[in-house]
Amino acid sequence: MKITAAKLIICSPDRNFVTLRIETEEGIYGLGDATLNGRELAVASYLEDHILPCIIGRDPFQTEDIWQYLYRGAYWRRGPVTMSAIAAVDVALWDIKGKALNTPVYNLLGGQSRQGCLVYTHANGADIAEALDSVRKHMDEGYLAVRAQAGVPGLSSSYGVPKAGKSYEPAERGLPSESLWSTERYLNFAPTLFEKLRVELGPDVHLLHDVHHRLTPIEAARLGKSLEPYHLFWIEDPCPAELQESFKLIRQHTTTPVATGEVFNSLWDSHDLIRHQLIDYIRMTIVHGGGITHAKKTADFAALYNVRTGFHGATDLSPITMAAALHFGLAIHNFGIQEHMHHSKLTDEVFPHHYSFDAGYMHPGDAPGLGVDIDEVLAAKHPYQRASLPIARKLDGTLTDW
Ligand code: GCO
Ligand code: MG
Repeated sequence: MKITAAKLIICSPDRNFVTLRIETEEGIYGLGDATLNGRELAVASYLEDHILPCIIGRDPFQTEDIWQYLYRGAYWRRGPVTMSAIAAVDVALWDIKGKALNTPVYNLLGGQSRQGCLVYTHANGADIAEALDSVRKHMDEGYLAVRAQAGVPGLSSSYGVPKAGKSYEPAERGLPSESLWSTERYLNFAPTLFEKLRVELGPDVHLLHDVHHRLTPIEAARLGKSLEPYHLFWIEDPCPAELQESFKLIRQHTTTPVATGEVFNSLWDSHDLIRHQLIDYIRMTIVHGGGITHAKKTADFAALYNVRTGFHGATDLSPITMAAALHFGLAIHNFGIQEHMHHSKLTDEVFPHHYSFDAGYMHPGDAPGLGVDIDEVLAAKHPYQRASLPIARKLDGTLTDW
């Protein structure tokens, strides 16, 4: 088989997506997601200017060699732009392999290891009462695991809580907006939220919470300790992870499980966290972490240390990444949970797919390849629009992690 053409489709069906379509001389094509929220055009340029000309004429079955060519061959390594671009190629090639062999991608990764992938979705509210209603609503829909975020009293906006009447979407059109943050108010509030949720909802529902990199290690340790009575499934990204040894301090103080890594883009970002067993779940997902080829190595390494996957699955990861993550999660042994933040109706129309949700679990479907397509005519009606992630400042104006 030979790759004959590759092109990008950049569209904005309610939010921006960058999609790579690779074609072969047999007429089989594959799709890869190259979306990096707020930095979409940088990845598009990396692909267009530097990668796509190099893959024409290659054998799409050679996913390992092509991966090494794009990673090692570039000399400049890692980083979200590079790794998202490599991921787009890699995922499109796995899609082609599946279609060429007439089998779903999960069969190429080990076959079905479970009946479905446990997923968690997002609940949020301006206050505790609204957050409780929102968790209940998702439990009624069948979810067994729900992430809960609520407005922190005394702050005009809080991470994960949408503006009234809208559904939560991290990026906003235009240049970055600014929000205010207070660690003190948050740390006093968070345990009261989860106490209420546990008392009202009982012991069975898995409750998750995203700290979004906002604490120092000792603050995160206090949070984890204060949440222990409510036995969360995890706290996510309790502090920034550039300094991997930060997590040692959290670990020394709390048994609340820890998930991190949605901003990671290679196994090296989590190498120490995994081998010292400082985290329980690794969140680096397929699109930002070099594709299926590199995610498999990361998950296999993590398996040795009892670390399971809990892949990022926000709306800025396209349905192609969602499908890839579900094929992957169905096949590997150390799957933990998969995030499922619903795409808009329009996004789902642009990317028709075979994956489905039933009683708390998702399945990628049995179509050959990834089982996702793109409606290019509809996509063209929704062109790219600049959008940015917000930034956060402390109450005294100091810039802090959003
Ligand atoms: C999550 C997230 C996201 C990110 C977003 C950034 O789902 O856990 O933290 O919502 O903020 O993906 O692009
Ligand atoms: Mg997160």
